[in-house]
Order: sequence, then structure tokens, then C-alpha cells
Amino acid sequence: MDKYYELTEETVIDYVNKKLVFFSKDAQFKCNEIGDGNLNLVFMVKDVKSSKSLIVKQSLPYVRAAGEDWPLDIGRGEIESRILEIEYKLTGGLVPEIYLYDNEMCCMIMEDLSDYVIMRYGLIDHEIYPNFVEQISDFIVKTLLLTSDVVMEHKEKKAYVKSFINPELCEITEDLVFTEPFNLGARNNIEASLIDFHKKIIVDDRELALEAAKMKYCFMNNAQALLHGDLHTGSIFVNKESTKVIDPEFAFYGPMAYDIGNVIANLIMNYLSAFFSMEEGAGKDEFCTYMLETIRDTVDVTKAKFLSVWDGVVTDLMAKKEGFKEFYIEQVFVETSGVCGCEMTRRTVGFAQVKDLNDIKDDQARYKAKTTNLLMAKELILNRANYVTGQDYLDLISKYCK
Ligand code: SR1
Ligand code: MG
Repeated sequence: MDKYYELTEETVIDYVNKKLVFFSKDAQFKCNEIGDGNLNLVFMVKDVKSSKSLIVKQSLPYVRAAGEDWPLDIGRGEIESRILEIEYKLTGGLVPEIYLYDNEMCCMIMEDLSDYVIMRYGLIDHEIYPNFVEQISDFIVKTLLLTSDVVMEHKEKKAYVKSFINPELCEITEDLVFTEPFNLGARNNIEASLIDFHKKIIVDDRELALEAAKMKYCFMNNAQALLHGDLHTGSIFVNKESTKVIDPEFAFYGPMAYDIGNVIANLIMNYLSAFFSMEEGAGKDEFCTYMLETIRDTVDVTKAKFLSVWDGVVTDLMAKKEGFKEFYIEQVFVETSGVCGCEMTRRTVGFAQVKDLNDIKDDQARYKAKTTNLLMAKELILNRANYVTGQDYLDLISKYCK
């Protein structure tokens, strides 16, 4: 058995060939470390002769973005490989195929998606993805509704809850999303021009603190469905035809709203980036219109699918009672806007931010985009019951983006 060691571009080829019969004997290998997330090593291994390729993802025993001072459970890849297999079956392949998970090396070997791009980068380049809404709404509804008590046999669901307990990764979210951004957290990462604004508008607002605390406890105490747990546009691969969701290492049983709110928040932040930083002309109107439609339709199509799929899959007698599905789904979308606001806040002032906003070159445009993002986020958290349709989000955006 292998003992754990950190792979390198030099050692990964031997490692793959030892674990898997995938490449031919005369393969000419090319290998690059391509990981740009906060946590793991990711290698693309390719045979340039046949063009066959795969991905090796290895968990590090610490947070890559912070260094060895921030240790982290190295077994998280095991949870990730299990949920990917479940999601693959539930969604008919909206996630990459896993070839192998190696417990000793904490490594996953999986399908390469090099004909896709990370959605965040595609959107920053103002690309549009015509099938995204249909596919992400399918992913959300199938992975969430079908793993909930509405559908699953309740003892089986509880066994899933137990096997997806993910305390260290959940703690990251509890701290980085639901705590530090609403306080003067030591790991916050606030650019100088925003420090006073953050303190006055976010930290000093007692009503906001209370509502953010409620959102935190909703995240921690509602084992509703098997979540992806980190469903931002950096965890989504896209091309013009297809969508693949990656990186569910933060998976656990939590509120459905956490996944949905993350998707919407990251779409909104990309819209703000385009709205405040693109030059007039140069395709700005087309791209901004596309983003607004995508935000609106992600909310409305997802909600409509929840409501239409429900009747065909519901098994629990009480969940079939008249009016219950509307009550249940409405509550999910109220919590979704609260999560959306928390994610927008943390991506502006917290430890882990987004390129969409940080890469705006012009100081004034970046300041405007970030302060607008914080003001909208605050409104979403405080008045989340008012933001439950796609049009509600568009009305909010048009109020703040003039
Ligand atoms: C320390 S990890 C920081 C962030 O990266 C992940 O993608 C999650 O979003 C987490 O909050
Ligand atoms: Mg990730």
C-alpha cells in the first residue's frame, strides 16, 4: 500500500499507471498541475499521441490558499468521490465520472473536462451559455429533492445524513460565510477603501447581525438534502452545449437554499462586474441582458421544476397534503435569498473572494461594484421573504444598478 505523499508533475504519471490501466504502453505523457482552487492539487495527465487524458485530484492536509498553518481533514476527498457517484446517477451525468478513489493517497482519478471552461472565467470573458439554466436547474432539483425526506425512505435518508457528516468543511463555511464577514474577523480580506463602509454598513448593523445569525443556524440545523456545499461558478464547468458540476467536497446534509443561493449570488456578482466595468458598446448591453435573464430564469425555472417534479417523486404521506409542496418550496426560496446575501457579502470582504469583482481594474468601478454588492446583499438578508421570484431579483438589481 502507498503511504501518503504529495504528488508532483514528475511523480503523478507513475502513480496513475500503477493505479489504473487507462493509457497505452507507448503513451507520450504531458502533465500539468492546474489547480486554482483554495484547497487541493489538481493534475491533468494526457497522452499527446492518443489525446486521452484524465484528472488526478489530491487533497492536501492543509488549506492550499493559506499554507500549512491551516490544517484540514485530508479524508474530504472520500466524501467528494461518494457524492459524485450519487450525483452522477441522480443527474444522468451532470458531474464528471470517477474512475477511482484512493484512500491512502487521498486521490481521486476522474474524467478530464478539458473541452469545458470554468464558468466564472467564461463569464468574466463575457461568454454566454445557452443551456446553462436548463442543466443547472436539473442538477439542483434532482440532487436536492431526490435526497430529501420528501422522496427518500426516512431511515435510509438518516443513514445518508450520518455518512455525510463533514465537520471540518462545514466549519469553514460556518466561519467564512456566516460569521467573519459580519464581524471584524481576522481572516477578512478587505481592501482599504472599503474598510469604513464594511464596518458602518455591515458590522455595526444589529438587525443585520441577527438575521445573519439566523441564516447561520439555518445552515447548521436543517438536514434537508444532500448538498453540493460550494456551488459557485468556480465549481461549474460549461461549454456552449453542456454543464458539469465539480468539487463537491463541502457536501453534507443541509438546507437546499445553500446550493441555490450560491449559484444566484455568483451570477449576480458577475453581472455587477460587467455592469460597472464594461465599456458602453463592446457588447455590454447583450451580455448584461443575458446575465439578467440567466439570474431570473435560474430562480424561476428551478422553482417551476421543483413544483412539477414533486408530484411524480413524493413518497411521504404528509408531504402529499394539499398546499404542502407550495409551502415547502416557498420556504426554500426565502432562505435562498438570505444565503445569496451572505455569499455576496463574504465574497466581497471575507477570506475567499471572487475574481469577477477583484479583477475590475478601475478603482472607482471596483469600489462601486463592491459597495453595490454589499448593499444588495444586506437587503437580501434583511428582507429575504420579499425575494422569491426571478423578477424580485431583477427589481432589486435595477434599483441599485443605475
Ligand atoms: C479555506 S477554503 C475557502 C473557500 O474555498 C472553497 O471553494 C469554499 O468556497 C471555501 O469557503
Ligand atoms: Mg472548490
